Amino acid sequence: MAGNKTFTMIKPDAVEAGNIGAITKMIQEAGFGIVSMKLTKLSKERAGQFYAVHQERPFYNDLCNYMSSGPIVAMILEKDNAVEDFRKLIGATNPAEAAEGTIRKLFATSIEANAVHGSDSDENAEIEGNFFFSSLEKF
Ligand code: YYY
Ligand code: MG
Repeated sequence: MAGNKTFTMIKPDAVEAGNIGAITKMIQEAGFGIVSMKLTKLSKERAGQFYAVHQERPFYNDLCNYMSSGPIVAMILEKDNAVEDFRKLIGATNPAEAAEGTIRKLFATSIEANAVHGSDSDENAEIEGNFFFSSLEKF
């Protein structure tokens, strides 16, 4: 059975552009509850740990520089079928391929600066939530 939690980040481009409010509103209007939320900044090393699965990919170094270039907003979200429904809400990785009305279509500026992260499995949602939030911050 699909889990009911996912993890997201509003990435540096979207924070810098003043889109925290608009993106959070879309997330809530799509039926996701906010379990945990914080504004923070990743060091390059911590960005590298978060995206370690991509460390052999050609875009990894640029991605780590970008993800540590400014503040991000981390959130744990709750909804039935959370992981799959959230991936639908954000749209394709490349905003040029993202469906109309998706967060990435509306707010992303490039495949790298693509506005938001969304976990790709229940297992990774748990790991990624724990990367940012202690048990005291999850309720
Ligand atoms: O899960 P998602 O964020 O949609 O894409 P991933 O394939 O996991 O890649 C993570 C992250 O890496 C993506 O959001 C932007 C960046 N990236 C990139 O800069 N260039 C690519 N060709 C592929 C991904
Ligand atoms: Mg991914």
